[in-house]
Amino acid sequence: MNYVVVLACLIFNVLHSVQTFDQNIEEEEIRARAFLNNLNKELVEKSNKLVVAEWNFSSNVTEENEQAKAAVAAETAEFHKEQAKELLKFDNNAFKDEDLKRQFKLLSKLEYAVLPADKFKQLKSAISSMESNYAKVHVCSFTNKTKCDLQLEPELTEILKTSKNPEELKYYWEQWYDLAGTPTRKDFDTYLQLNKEAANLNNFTSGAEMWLNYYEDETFEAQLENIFKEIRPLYQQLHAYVRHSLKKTYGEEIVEDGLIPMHLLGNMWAQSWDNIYDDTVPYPSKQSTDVTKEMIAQNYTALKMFKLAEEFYVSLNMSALPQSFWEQSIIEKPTDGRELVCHASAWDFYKNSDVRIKMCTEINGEALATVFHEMGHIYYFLQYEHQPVSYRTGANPGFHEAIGDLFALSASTPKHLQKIGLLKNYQPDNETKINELYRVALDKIAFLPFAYSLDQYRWALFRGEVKSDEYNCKFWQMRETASGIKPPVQRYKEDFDPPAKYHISADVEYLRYVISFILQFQFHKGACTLAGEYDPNNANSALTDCDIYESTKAGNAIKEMLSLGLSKTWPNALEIVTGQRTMSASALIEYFKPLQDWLEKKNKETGAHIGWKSEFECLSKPDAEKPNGP
Ligand code: X8Z
Ligand code: ZN
Repeated sequence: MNYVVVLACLIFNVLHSVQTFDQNIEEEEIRARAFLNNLNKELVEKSNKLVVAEWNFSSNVTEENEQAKAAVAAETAEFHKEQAKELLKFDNNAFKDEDLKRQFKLLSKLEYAVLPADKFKQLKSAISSMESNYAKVHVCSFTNKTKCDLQLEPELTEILKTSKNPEELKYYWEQWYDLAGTPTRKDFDTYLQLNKEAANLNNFTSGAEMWLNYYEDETFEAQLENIFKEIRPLYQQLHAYVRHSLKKTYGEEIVEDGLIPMHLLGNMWAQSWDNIYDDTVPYPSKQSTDVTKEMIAQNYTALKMFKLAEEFYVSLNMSALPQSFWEQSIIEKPTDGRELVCHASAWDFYKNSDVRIKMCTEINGEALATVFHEMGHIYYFLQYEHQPVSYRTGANPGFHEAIGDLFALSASTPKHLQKIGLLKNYQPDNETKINELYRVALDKIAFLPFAYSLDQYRWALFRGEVKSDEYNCKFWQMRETASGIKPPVQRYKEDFDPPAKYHISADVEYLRYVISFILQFQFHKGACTLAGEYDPNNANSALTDCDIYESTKAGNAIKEMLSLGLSKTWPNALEIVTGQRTMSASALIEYFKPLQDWLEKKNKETGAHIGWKSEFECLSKPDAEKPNGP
């Protein structure tokens, strides 16, 4: 009898304490919710203030604006640190509410704010100084050395795109890398040192792990390796075809089994090769879909390009952009002489639907694609603006980069260009299809190894795997292995070229573009299926013929995906448009399959060599070339 009473008491006590525990957690969760609501209101204000200061600096790079930005950044970092301490007072691991847990986890990530105030300031100042240097580079003209006002945008970009004079191209390439890269070396060392300290204080081994953490998947690096193995054969075929074809234009400059000198690829970083389309097009006698000529003939302006992109988004059941967007954006390079960061960007001010683009828009097809790209960021901002601040970002950084490109994949089809009058009397056949696919491949396939090597390089530096005097050698070695390209002139240990790419000077993670260039094809296939523009079960249906314009069904799925922001992990977002929960290159491979078959056949016929021989050497500058040399 006694035993029964004791047992009953025991059970009662256990149940009671479980209940009290549950009650405590519930109460703790209610307190936590209230805390978050308040914090979110404050975060909206703080984020807005920071973005305003950053915008002021980027749109007018002065010492004063840099100081103002630094002050707000320091203040914001302190605020984050204090709030993180408050968050620690909650027992968030015991929370049952998964959403609450997620917000707590995200808000506790301090990134650079984790550093002591003086080091935070030092790190931010090193980055701003690299960014200012990048924005302010002026180069003297090749033909008139007393005219020294040439900038990356528009002059150097235009010359790299159009000139066929190897000496001129070489000259501008060298000027740019000498001025945008090497002078930042000291700041870059500070950056590396403090980035490492911040990563460690955040419990990451290095900045590489801190960046990879955005993707919330332990196996992400390994998945990417596999995807690159899948894409490699297509890249090699494209590389072989381009190198062989460029011989027609440049003769001796090109060696059949060698590296492609990168200044001949139409872009300062050889990241996308679409500007050599005319010189290498598979079927030159067939009409081209290059829209630049037509845009000029039709008196396109920057505003008209932006309105055209907006109209495409609106056709997919999205809203017209707020008036403030048109009033506050900078869509043309200012002519008042101020220095600014021309690299195109989209901005979320966190308040009152204030979203803006800053872009020194030129009137051509490439810029039109960039306008679509930036608009993707803007519509993402607007779709998730109802979310708490910690969720107001992409499902992962690659998602944010992919949306605009997804729209551009449809908008740049001959089918769509005809609809909007940018392509006339087009007669599609198998040859024009190959031409078209080739144009897209020059942009998208050439890009992938470039982008991947950029962050593999930074990971290696962050992880301390490269000796300080080999930073530059390692960069070119990795670019060579990944892309089969080389600088037009010998580069040395004493040069420092990586920051000549904007995202390296500005500390912008680049893997996002790799992920974007894979995901956008996966999204395209999903959206095209929803739009009824593509049938995955019909072998005659092609992803290249799809234009999702005016499809409410595709538009609504995309909107739903965007509206999640970071509130759910990215497989949940991916599933909405694609029905899949894993990242896959199969849509990309399917998209380019007809071109890959064509390239394989063509390269066999012409005997174009596949692959490249290494020419890499890590050299010190001969004394005569050193600034203080004899
Ligand atoms: O930086 C950009 C955008 C702004 S997020 C213009 N892109 C990368 C680059 O220019 O290097 C778009 C594609 C790659
Ligand atoms: Zn972008």
